[in-house]
Amino acid sequence: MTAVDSQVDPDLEALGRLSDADLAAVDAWWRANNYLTVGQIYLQANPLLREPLLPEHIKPRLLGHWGTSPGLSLLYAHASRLIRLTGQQMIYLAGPGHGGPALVAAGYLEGTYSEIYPKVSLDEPGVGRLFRQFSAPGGIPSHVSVTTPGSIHEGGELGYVLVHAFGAVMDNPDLVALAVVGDGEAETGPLEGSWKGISFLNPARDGAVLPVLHLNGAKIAGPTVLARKDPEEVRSLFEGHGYDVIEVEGDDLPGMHHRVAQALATAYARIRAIQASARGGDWDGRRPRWPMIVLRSPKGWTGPDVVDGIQVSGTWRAHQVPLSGVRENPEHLVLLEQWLRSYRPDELFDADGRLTEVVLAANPDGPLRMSASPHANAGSGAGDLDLPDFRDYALPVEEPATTKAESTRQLGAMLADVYRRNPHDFRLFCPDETNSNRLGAVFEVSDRGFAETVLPGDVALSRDGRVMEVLSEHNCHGWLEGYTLTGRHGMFATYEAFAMVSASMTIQHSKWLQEARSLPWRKPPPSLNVLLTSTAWRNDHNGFSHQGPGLIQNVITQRGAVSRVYLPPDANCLLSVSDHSLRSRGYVNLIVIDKQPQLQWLSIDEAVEHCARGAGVWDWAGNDDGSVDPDVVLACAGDVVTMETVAAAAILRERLPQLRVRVVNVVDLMTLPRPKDHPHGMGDTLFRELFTDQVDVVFAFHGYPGAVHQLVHGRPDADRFHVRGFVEEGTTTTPFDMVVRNRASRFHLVMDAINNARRTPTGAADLKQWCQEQLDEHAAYVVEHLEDMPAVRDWSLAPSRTQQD
Ligand SMILES: Cc1ncc(C[n+]2csc(CCOP(=O)(O)OP(=O)(O)O)c2C)c(N)n1
Repeated sequence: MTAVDSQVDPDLEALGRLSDADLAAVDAWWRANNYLTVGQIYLQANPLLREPLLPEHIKPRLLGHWGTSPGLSLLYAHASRLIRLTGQQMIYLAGPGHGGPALVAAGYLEGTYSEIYPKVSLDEPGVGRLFRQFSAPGGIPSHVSVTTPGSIHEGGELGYVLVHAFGAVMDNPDLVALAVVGDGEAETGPLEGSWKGISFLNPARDGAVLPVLHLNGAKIAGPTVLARKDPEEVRSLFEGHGYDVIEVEGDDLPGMHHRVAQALATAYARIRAIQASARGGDWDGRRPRWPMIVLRSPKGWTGPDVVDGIQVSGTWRAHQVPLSGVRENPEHLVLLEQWLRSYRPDELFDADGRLTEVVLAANPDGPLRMSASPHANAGSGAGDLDLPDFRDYALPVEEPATTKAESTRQLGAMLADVYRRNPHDFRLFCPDETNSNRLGAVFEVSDRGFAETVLPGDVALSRDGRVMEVLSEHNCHGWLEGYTLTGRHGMFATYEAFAMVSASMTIQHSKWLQEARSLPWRKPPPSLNVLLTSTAWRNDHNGFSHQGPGLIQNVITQRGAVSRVYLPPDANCLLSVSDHSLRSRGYVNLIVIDKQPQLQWLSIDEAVEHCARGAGVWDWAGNDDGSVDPDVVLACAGDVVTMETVAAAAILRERLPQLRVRVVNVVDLMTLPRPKDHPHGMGDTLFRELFTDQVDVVFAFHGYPGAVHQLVHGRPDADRFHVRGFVEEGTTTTPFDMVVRNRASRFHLVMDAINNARRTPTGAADLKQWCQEQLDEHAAYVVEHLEDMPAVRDWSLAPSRTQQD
């Protein structure tokens, strides 16, 4: 216990005492929510039971999840009361997002739903529409999806509710995020790993997360681990995570209303006490013991108890649709009608189907309604970032490929200034690799944020830090999602191979952004920027486990409206695409570039132009003047393979000058698809200008070759693209051996070029032979000398150009 835990404001604790009026309002609101939830799952007509229920009033397909819903709505009702009495800004995140009907009903009861979707009006026809649209073609999904006002968390793929909540409250001091964790969800790896969010929260500067572990006992088809554990073990588990555990249990009414009100009031009072202490300056700096609630209530509470002689309520059988045969089975129909009428709809809706005063009395006002919270619609923070001019961090590049630099260092310098200019609106999230990724300049401005013990020898680590380093890709990704969906900006920098740990989150977030685009009321949130800087090709020291460019594959399969993939070949291109990404909204921007010293190709002006086009001919690297089609096109996307391509072109220029070679570099991967397949897709004319429509293209690609084949599908004669890329050949070896093993080395590219060129000038066979000799020499050299041949290791363009000139 820290000192702050004992300083609970007695007035706030008094919140826990429900007056008769409060009880009536909360209970009516909860009954109304349950009624609307059941109605959404079952009814297509007769929404307010103004006539006896008939089979034709029942939907033909019964889709939805009842079991979790009454618990979700009970918490919502009581949180709303707390908001009304305190003015606290809160958002609600339902981990079991399959309880969608309860959250949709909450938005409806708060009036937000009808404000956004006027057709779903606050009267009987509106209730009818609310019911018909749910889980229906042309309607809304069954989860707490993007269409649900007040949601930043879909809860479809379980496990992310706490990471989203923690991200939402970072730099958001006035916000409390109520995060309901399903006990099944609590079994997932990401959720299990996300309790540690409090170890990174600063009560003076950040808001608070109030986790509620909803132990309703069951998942889809069986019991949950935590529900069957000795309650003492459960308590110890969460105390061990650093929480102050408040337990509520029961199914008696109104007893549970009183206990839930008390639990929420106690938790809230503790949050306020922690914050008051930290903000008032008398905080001892130790990580507070934040409250959490363990709620034990039956799954499917208030629903049918026994169906066909089998216990349903309180078991996994209540998970989805407790009465499944309502249309055909008269007994089920009777049970459904009894169930709906048990909520006493006549007290909840007037003759016109409008909500009665007692229900409305439970709602907070205006933007304090959780379904109308601006925080849940990208409304926290200052808006757009105040960005420095990225040109200020440019590297001078007089001539291509003559100097080497660690490109990400330039980005680090820029991000340091982004931190300086946006002290509350920008964070970098990284699993422990900020320095390793050469982004360490940010530590000149901000430490790593850390709320646990800081020792004298620790470097750049403090409770005030805002660089977020936790060795969990799930936490990093999810925090950034929560941070951006509430309106702030950031970047997730990680090892390329381990971006696959959170790849599913990238996909889920893309889906969210995609769906949000069709909702005019949703403000586009800042983009999710993912930077992969320790890439497959240069993880030669770490070996095969660290060599995997799979995330590109995942992102390109998402819809073009949201997916962006950039492969800047050097520092100046990296600055340009990063600036673009940080300014953008509503996208997933994947930026891939290695952190090791690498050749620099373009001046900043050239880089800006190149990145704006997304792809272009590098005249200086090839020997075709554009007047006629070249004999072969050497294309590349990705830093390491760009070097191999330019080196291959240099070999061809020098050793087979009669062969006309064009070099094309692609920085924006999504220029490759047709415009009808992706908004960045280049038009036919430009595509022909770069790749012709018949000359073979040897394409050296950073990722898996199949990606390029997928992207150029439908382009003229797409079969002429011969793609070299990562083909799962790797190990701990030298950098050049990596490209050799994957058959993407300069020597392989030269041979590919000759094999696929339209003409075979004299000397081609000798050159192929020479390439093979180089590869043989390399194979012997690396084993003997344990490093690459000097001619490769120290290769730069200038000597070959000089020779040629
Ligand atoms: C990652 C993931 N795995 C599996 C599922 C399928 N699924 C949907 S609901 C559910 C059970 C959830 O149980 P719990 O979190 O306890 O929620 P509640 O009991 O409150 O419905 C499962 C396994 C899923 N949605 N996400």
